[in-house]
Amino acid sequence: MKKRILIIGACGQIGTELTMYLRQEFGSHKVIASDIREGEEELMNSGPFEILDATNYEAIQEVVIRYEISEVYLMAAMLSATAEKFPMRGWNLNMDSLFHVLNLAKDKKVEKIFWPSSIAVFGPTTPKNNTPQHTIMEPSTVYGISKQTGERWCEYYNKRYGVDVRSIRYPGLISYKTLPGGGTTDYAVDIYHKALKHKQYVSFLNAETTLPMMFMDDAIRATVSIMEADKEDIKIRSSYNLAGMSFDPEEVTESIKKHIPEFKISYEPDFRQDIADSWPQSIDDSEARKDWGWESKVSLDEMTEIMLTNLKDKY
Ligand code: AKB
Repeated sequence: MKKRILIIGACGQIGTELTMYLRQEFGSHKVIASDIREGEEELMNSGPFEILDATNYEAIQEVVIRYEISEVYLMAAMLSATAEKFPMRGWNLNMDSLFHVLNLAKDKKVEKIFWPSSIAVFGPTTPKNNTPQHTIMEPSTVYGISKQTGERWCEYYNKRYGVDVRSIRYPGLISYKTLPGGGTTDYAVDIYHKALKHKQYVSFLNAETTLPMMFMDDAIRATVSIMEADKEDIKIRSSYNLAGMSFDPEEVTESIKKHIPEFKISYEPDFRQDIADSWPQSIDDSEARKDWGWESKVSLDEMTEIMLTNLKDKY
């Protein structure tokens, strides 16, 4: 089978950058972007695009057959904060879409799948610092429950049917090209926009909420590296821990102040505080390093500089 990639959920925060990266890497015509609605102009103009509902098996199968797809990146999901508001919608979207691609792979219609998991698989009883790959996992959010269940199914489909599914547990992702939507870590993107626009930010998480985070370039590199790694090197078929950096709202504020000294933050924690408090503060990603050579590159201060430089013309 020739390499032909389908990205489901291509217009979201990760999907947009992943699509552009894969098109540059493998050629535009080999990377089919799809989403429930159209995305940014740059993405729409850069290669083939299909309107596709991730919960519609027949529609996905039709696109897979028409384009002779060999690999699927399933990036459509409802994130933690939104899924708390719409539990059944979150569960249905996150689980149905995963089963659809797993079943396509089981029936040999595609060769390889990427499915993102999240630090949300961990819960309040998980060790918070340097959280190990294998540890207590009792997620307390709808999103976390769907991701943990998804991990179990990925491993099952691999062991039982030989499905080549690869996954990483993303931390909070920070990028300047596309806004995130509905996550608990979204503050770490919004803060840069507000710093430039208003020189102040009201945080929905308190000052000491340390969470694992990562700059988008690192996340894209990790995603493509695990997909391009030799099959034998992917020893974990649930999902790999992945670490970039860890910081709290106070620390990102200090980093921004090096460029915008008058920037001020204040705190009004809301329901997302409980979600954040149930997640780890830092992650042990030694298995990913050992198995497929993962290494993060971008630090908090480097990321701040990149974010502010790239967003400044917007405001
Ligand atoms: C969220 O905040 O829901 C996501 C995640 C950590 O998976 N960014």
